[in-house]
Amino acid sequence: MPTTEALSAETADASRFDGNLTELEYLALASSFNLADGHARQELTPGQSKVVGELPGLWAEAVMRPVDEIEEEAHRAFFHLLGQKSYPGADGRVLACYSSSVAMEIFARALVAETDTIALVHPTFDNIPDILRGVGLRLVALEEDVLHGGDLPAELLAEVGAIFVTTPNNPTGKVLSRERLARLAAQCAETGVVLALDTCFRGFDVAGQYDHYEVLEASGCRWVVIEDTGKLWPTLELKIGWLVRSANVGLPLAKVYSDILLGVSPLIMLMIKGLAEDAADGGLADLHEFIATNRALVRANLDGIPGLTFVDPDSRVSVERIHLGERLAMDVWEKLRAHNVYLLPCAKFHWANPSEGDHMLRIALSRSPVSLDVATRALRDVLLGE
Ligand code: EGV
Repeated sequence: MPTTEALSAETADASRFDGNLTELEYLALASSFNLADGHARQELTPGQSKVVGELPGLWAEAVMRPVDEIEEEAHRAFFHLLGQKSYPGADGRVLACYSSSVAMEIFARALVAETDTIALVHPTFDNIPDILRGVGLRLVALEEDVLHGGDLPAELLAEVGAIFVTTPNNPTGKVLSRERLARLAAQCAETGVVLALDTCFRGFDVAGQYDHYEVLEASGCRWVVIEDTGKLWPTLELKIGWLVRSANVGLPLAKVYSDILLGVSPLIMLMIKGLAEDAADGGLADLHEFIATNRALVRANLDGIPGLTFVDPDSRVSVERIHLGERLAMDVWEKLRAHNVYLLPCAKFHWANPSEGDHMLRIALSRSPVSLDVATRALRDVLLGE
């Protein structure tokens, strides 16, 4: 397990922490009150347990059957579950990756062959700007208000070779509407700008489950979509990030993919297919209710604390932001650490202006209600000065 060089000793000064969000998530991995990372860590449902119980049989099936057939069944089950009926599943435009971050890395390496500048939604999870900067791209911040407010300024489109939007966004939960996606895609089509969508959290919000591929294909723009199974189900980091592209994308995505991997295990594909079928059979609605109940529990446990506000009242994604008023997130983080409770301070989500996040924390909701209850009661005590 990686450690965090920037903050390894108990005595380290947290207010001077200069690592990234994932390094803070490593610190939390050993704690039973880990509300830091956005991965799913709750118990399997009975339906999901049944799929896990079938793994030896799926292994035998994966050994016997052609991998292209298995791969098509897996992405069809997953994309159709989330309303993406028009995705280009039949013609080799769906590349399976070990994770969505691997898919993003492949996209970034292919993109930098043709442009040196990309607009990126702000705020968003910091490994995205880090991956994009890592290949040498220059980033232009695209504020959520601007993105959702109407057509993008012509100067912005002239300045960049691509636009990268996480929808629903992490951590805000903001969803790009069908109307805004259509306009954004039309503007990209007019200017030749590549439109990249990261939809890793769409499974949590039906507002993000309209048929994006229908809109994208109709626009004629050059597009890339990164889909992810990784946030939905508690599968011990077994997951797939799919990198999907338009026929006219004109980027060496398949070549860069071939530099990095041959393929994802057909065992994982069959597991994803089984979990997608269970989700279509009521599991997804149950998951939405589970997250909503956990969100209500967090809000109830933190209700009435002076200065505390809930930043994203309409969010449906599996994380919840709170604003601490005058208090500094890193101070609260440090006090909670003494109780073995871990949340995520929000500064680094604001990759272009970290101080905007200095007074906010993110709470992961894909957890057992018991650990969420204990941890948020501890947070309440800390905020009320114990
Ligand atoms: C979240 C961490 C990285 C990422 C965590 C995340 N992965 N850094 N490759 O999955 O919201 O906690 O997205």
